[in-house]
Amino acid sequence: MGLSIAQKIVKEHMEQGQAAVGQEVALRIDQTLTQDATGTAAYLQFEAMGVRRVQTELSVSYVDHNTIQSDFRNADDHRYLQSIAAKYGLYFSRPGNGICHQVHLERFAVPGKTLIGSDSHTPTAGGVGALAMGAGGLDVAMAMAGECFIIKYPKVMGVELTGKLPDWVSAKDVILEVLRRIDVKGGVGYIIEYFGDGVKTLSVPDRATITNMGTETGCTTSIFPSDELTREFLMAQGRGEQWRELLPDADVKYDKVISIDMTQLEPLAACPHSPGLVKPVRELAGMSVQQVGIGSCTNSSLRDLSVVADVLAGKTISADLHLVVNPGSRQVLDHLIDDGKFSAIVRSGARIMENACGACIGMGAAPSSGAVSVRTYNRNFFGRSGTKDAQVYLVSPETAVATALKGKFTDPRTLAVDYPQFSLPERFKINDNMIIPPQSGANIEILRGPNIVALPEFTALPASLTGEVLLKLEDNITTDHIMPAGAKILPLRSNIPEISKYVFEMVDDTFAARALQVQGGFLLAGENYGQGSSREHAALAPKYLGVKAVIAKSFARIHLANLINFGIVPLTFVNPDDYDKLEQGEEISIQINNLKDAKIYLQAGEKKIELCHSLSPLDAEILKAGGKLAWVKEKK
Ligand code: MIC
Ligand code: SF4
Repeated sequence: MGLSIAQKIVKEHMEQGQAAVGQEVALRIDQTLTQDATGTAAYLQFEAMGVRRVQTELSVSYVDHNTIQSDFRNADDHRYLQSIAAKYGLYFSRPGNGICHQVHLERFAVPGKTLIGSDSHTPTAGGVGALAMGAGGLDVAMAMAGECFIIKYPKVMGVELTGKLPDWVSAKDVILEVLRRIDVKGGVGYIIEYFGDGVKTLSVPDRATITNMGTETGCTTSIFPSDELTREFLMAQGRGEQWRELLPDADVKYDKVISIDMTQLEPLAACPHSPGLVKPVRELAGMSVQQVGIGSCTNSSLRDLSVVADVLAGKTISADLHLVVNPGSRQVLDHLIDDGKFSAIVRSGARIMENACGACIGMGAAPSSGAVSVRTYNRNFFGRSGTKDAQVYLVSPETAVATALKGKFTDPRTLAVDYPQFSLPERFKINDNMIIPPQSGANIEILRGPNIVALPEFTALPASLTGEVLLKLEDNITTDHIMPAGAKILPLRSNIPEISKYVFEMVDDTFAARALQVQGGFLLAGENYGQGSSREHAALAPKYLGVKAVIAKSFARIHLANLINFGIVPLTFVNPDDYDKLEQGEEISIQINNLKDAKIYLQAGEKKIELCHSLSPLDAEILKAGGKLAWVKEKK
């Protein structure tokens, strides 16, 4: 049987395992990326491994999340990351150079290479045909130390694209349509691969918008073919020699296929508080809006911002709202400035923010109370904007700019202007002066500030876990619920004791104190627990508070791996209705002495509930050791 693109890349990189759905495979990793918010913990773990230099073909450390620097803490983290990069042989993308995924796509992503990044939107690089996956920082650190990355051999979902997008409808609407069809867990266990005639109508940045937000389906990654357009894009980035063609075999058989006729698509919006709650913009039209945000790793490419600039040219945004704009990279900004488009954005009244994540992760520009905020970003999880009662909608740049002009939710097709035409430059403005190449390393001192605190060490798990149900949670709990981000909490990413005080703050602000007081316990959750980001702090900080196991109906992929990495046992109900039999505050006990058995029993008073898990023998070993770092040390 023929192979898909992803299967070909897996085959080329498989060091161990069997290419059969659900089996563990160990992949050789060519490239890694980190960003500052997950990077400090990743490098603290890398340091603990005692390796002299990164073992990958290329590793890049980006600074793009924590750029507010309201005190010394962010700046100390940046300094630490820069010194680590110099010592261990990484590229360092300085603050101000742009959002990791946008910059990686422009300057480093290569078709057919494997990339893991300590950020869930790493699949952006799938836009050029790289097999790019989000992972916890510890797994990225292991890859930098030369270890393989282990995944379950995924199923492949083929998304067939036919036709051509109409005017005012763009790549964001394609991924919103995918989300409308399969929702936030429809991609779990799959790699999503795009094929069909429509592919050649989408430029690389368009494709990257789609693979970026594919993350919101819960998939392992998303990927596009590497074709003539990919070659042109890489040549325009001065990297033509890195191109290779990557197409699926003619007789490929996908595990599932969905077809999208792009000609029929219309502007779409994901409604509060889930990227999967998708509606046509025309049904929302007329709703008053208080904020518009344009940017993030999903929609801040040169195409996106050029279209926005052309629509804004000579006009002023509505007096009823604020427009904030974050260009994706310094390269994008450079073009906008030289093409005269930047002035169109500035003169329209937009507030120009840094080339960074910014409002997407609640770093500034929080909406006002109860505000409707219309954003080109990829996540609208509850509270993520920094304002609990804000209503965040996710849309294309076209819908965002139309809304910014009108002051109300606006279907861009109703604007009385011609759709701006855009083609990618034949040669991008290449200037890597904000990327520091790897240094010789030997005599470089690692610079730490007082907020960079050594990671806690965890001990081996006992045979029996006992304690109370600390919190009973519903379906689709995100990592933003578990370990919120934003301007107040992100600066604590290098300080686990401090950051752990905010675990579940948005759900129950007594959680951290209660957990510590009773020396830990259990979490009970519904489907898709831990969807969203790769932040390992959502496992590390609960572990620090004494969380022993999470019993859920199902888990999101990266979070599941993070729980195992930090010694929290992830268990599922054999009968999901048993979830209803347990209450918060109940005392329970679970025997886990033989985690290698699939069946496990939970005892709560008279009640005996059957649980199971999807742990491999290796996962079981790691958990028993108390987490991956403890396991690595045991192995030495
Ligand atoms: C996000 O979009 O949630 C983040 C912030 O980029 C996270 C990483 C983090 O929490 O640092 C992600 O997507 O993995
Ligand atoms: Fe940054 Fe937002 Fe992208 Fe996360 S989703 S990497 S916070 S821009």
